[in-house]
Amino acid sequence: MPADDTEKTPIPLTGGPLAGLKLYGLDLSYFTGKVEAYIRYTEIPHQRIELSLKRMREVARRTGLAQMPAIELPNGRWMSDSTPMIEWLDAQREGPRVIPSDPVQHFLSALVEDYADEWLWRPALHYRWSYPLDARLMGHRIATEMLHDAPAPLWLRRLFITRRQKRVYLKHDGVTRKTIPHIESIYRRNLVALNAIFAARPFLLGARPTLADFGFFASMFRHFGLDPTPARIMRDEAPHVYEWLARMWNAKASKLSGPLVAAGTVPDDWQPILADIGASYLPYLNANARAFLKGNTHFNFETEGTTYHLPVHLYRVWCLERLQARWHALAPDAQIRIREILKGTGCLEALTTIANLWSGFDPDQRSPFFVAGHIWSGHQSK
Ligand SMILES: N[C@@H](CCC(=O)N[C@@H](CS)C(=O)NCC(=O)O)C(=O)O
Repeated sequence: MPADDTEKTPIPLTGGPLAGLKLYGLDLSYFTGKVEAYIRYTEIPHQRIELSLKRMREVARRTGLAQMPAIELPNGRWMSDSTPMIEWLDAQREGPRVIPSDPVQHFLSALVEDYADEWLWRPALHYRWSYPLDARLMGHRIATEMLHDAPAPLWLRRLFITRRQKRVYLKHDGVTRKTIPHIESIYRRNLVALNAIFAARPFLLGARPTLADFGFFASMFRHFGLDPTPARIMRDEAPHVYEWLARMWNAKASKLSGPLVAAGTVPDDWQPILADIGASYLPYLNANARAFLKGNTHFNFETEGTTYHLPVHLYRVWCLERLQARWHALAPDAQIRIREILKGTGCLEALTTIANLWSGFDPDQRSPFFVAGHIWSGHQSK
């Protein structure tokens, strides 16, 4: 039995209150690619606006967060943060949702999406800024695209952005000679897992894209599939993933009406991903949250024989808080089923180890509309 009964009546959002929304971002940005793919898939008529420095300041003023992408709705409200934005947009849709209606699939997709968003970030930034060719290319693009309105000559804009990205996303985010082999292994193990999945079926949960596809799309499309070094690895070692990127980019809700796998299940080939979440990602979220609770700005985290020195990331304390809340909100029968699926991965043990977690990231629960915040807890010098 398909997981929901809505797939026969796809209703693209061709009109209505969302039509004409503006998506602000960059053609090379991880999270912009994710939201853009969602908007393309759901066929919301929209305008894509490339960010400049001036527009980025406007985004920060309107959303509370200096990050991309941002959405300006036709009614003048602004939104930020890909996961809550997709949740909010999906709830406005009448057709088949990308967020699975089955609670078991919903929870596991949210877990996988969070992992894809956050745990693939470091490998993506590492490949972009550690390899000279990739760094030169992307430094040039950002200098001529987003920074075109900065009051400095091109060579200085290029130097500035390349140094800034290396400082913030390599030096201050635990990318060192000793951690690089592990960081690269995260990319490669995901390629292996996803290549097997997309050899078997078009999308992670079946015949159409769901939340977990959009989660992986962020890093896979705008970093790994675009930057020369990881893109060559993808083409050589994971052609099914390369093919899925184009399939995602061209997917339209009104044309894809096939079923998902049976309700209450996820395919067995998700297991390597779930195992990595239990072995490394959730233990990382716990270590980050514990350091936050102690008031520290940095912490050491050891996984699979590699020790990282990392800054406390406030947003990721909130990620853990939200995953825990999702788990506790589930009905007992869904929890039993999820326990069976996650048996042996360590995910649930890790997810429930810190009780009463409160990040204070979005105290008034206004996300995605306005979060007056900063994503780093420590003094992340920029
Ligand atoms: N949680 C946010 C993260 C957004 C984010 O980190 N975007 C990056 C670009 S992909 C950014 O704006 N970085 C700002 C910076 O580098 O200062 C989301 O899912 O949208």
